[in-house]
Amino acid sequence: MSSIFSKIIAREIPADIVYEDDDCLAFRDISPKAPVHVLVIPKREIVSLADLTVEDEAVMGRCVVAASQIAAAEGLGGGYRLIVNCGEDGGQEVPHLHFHLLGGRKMSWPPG
Ligand code: DGP
Repeated sequence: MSSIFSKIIAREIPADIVYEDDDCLAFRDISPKAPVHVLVIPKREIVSLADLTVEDEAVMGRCVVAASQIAAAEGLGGGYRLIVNCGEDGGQEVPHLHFHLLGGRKMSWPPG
């Protein structure tokens, strides 16, 4: 299922891209929930965490390492949060797996 994120990958709609490699793309969230709010996505069209297979292990690892590198580049030395919303109950709206990298403020727990 293609989503708005496929259009961002294809450069059909603009985004503030902060990182790219062969497997992953990262760009600033259009509706930021923290001073730093970056979405890290696999370029492969994977709908959600529930759709992952063993073939996705390397790509998922790359995205998580990229998130760590982006956090450092964004100056989040005090900490940050990396979140994946999965499915309707998880609050996922865009059907293309994405990590939310949130930082620049103190996070509360538990999330809503
Ligand atoms: P989620 O609820 O986990 O599916 O989060 C989807 C996020 O995607 C939400 O924080 C807003 C963001 N978003 C949706 N459409 C766009 C877009 O066109 N551009 C950018 N940069 N972010 C988007």
